[in-house]
Amino acid sequence: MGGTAHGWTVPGGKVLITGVDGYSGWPLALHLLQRGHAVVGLDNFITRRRVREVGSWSATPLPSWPRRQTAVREVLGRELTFYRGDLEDYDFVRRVLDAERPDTIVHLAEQRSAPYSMIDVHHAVDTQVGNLTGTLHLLYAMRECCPDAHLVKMGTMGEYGTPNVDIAEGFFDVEFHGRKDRMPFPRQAGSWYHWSKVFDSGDVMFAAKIWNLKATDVMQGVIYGIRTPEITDDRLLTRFDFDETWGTALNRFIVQAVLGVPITPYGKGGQRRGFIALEDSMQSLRIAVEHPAAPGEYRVLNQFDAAYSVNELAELTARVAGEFGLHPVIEHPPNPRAEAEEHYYNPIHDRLIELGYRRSRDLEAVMREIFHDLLRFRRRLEAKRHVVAAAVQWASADSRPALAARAPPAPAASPPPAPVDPSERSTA
Ligand code: USQ
Repeated sequence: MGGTAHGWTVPGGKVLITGVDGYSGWPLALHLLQRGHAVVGLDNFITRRRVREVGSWSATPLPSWPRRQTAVREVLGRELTFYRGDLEDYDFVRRVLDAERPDTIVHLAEQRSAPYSMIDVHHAVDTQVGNLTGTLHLLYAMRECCPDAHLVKMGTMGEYGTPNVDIAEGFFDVEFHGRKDRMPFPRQAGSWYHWSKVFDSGDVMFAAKIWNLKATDVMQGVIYGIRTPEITDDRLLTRFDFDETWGTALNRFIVQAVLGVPITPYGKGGQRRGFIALEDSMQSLRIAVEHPAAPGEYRVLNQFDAAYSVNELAELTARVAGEFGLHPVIEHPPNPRAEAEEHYYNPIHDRLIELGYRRSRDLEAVMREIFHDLLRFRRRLEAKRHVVAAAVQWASADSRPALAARAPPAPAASPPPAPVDPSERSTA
C-alpha cells in the first residue's frame, strides 16, 4: 500500500503526472482522482504550441488550464495540484519532487509524434534531446528526493519494430554460441521519436539498477478514442488531434470519414500494430500505478489490447461511417514512412492481464462514440482540413517546404472564433 506518508490509503498514493495537459495525461488525472489518489500535475503546455506550429488544433475545444482545474473541482469535487514548468530545467524538477515527495511518478511529458520528429534536423534533435533530458532529470531528481517512488514511464510498442518473430514482453532468453542469458528484446524503431524512446528505456533500466529505483516501462500501442467514463462534461474533454503530424491512425480515419476525404491506409496497408482504447490505456496505467515494481526492478509491460492492420481499421471505419450517413472511400497513398507494409506481428502482452486488465470497450462502440462527438465539432475539423493529408516524408531531410505549401481554406469556411485561453492565448 503506497501513500502512507501522505495519509492516502489507495495503492499508488500520491501520483505526479508529467504532461498532465496532454491527450493521455488529462484523462489519467481524472481517472486517478476519481479512484481516490492524490494527483499532482506538471506541464509546460508545449503540445498546444507544437500543434499550432503545424497549423492545426484539437478537434475538441480545449479550455485553458485554470478552467480545467475549475472543472475538476466543480464536476469531480477534487483538487488537482499543478506546477507549470519544463522538465529540461533540473532545478524546477528537483523543487517539485522535493516539495511533493510523490509515491508514483507517471512520466508522459515527451514529444510523442513520429512525423513531427521526422520534419527536419531541428525537430529530430528537439525530440531526442528533449525526451532524453526530461527523463534523465526525473531519474536524478528521484534519486535525490524520493528514491522509494515508483516511476511509470511511457514508452512505445514501436521500440520493437516489426521483427519476423514473436515480440517478448521486454526480456527474452537467448542462447548464442552455446551460452544462455536473459536479455532485453532487440529494438528496431521506425522514427527519430521512436528511437528516443529506445534510448529512454536504456536509461531507465540502468537507473533502476544503479540506484535501486522501482521502474515500469510501458510499451504503449497506438491509442484511439475521445472519452473516458470520468469525462461527463464537455469542460473535461481531452484533446483530440487529427492532423497528419499529431493524429494517430484510427482517430485520423474517422476524421477523414467525417470530412468526406479519402481514408488513407498508407501503401499496401498491411502494417499491423497493437491498438488500445483511451479508456483502457487509462485502466492499464492505473493498474501499473497500483501494482508497483520492486526496488531495483525494471519491469516492462506491453500495453495494447488487440492487433489490427491499418486496412482492417480503414474498412471498419468505412462501415461504421455508413451508420452516420457518411460514405467514405478508402485510398492507398504512397507511404510517406519507411516501414514494412506486410509483415508478421505477434507481441506477447500477458502481464497486464495477469494484473487484472480487462477490455472495457469494444472497438466498434468506441468508433461510434468518436463519430458522435466529432460530428458536433465538425466545423473545427473543416477549418483544418488542409492539414489532414500527409506532408512529412521519411525519405526527405527537410519536409518544411511541403508543410508550408499546405493552403488553409478560404476565409468563408473559417470557424467561429475559439474561446480565449488565458494561459496560452488560444485553444489548441
Ligand atoms: N498510418 C496510415 N495512415 C495514416 C496514418 C497512419 O496507414 O493516415 C499508419 C502508419 O504508417 C503506421 C500506423 O498507421 O504504420 C500507426 O501510425 P500512427 O500515426 O497511428 O502511430 P505512430 O506514428 O506509430 O505513433 C503513435 C503515437 C505514439 C505512440 C505510438 C505507439 O503517436 O506516441 O508511441 O503510436 S506504436 O505505434 O505502437 O509505436
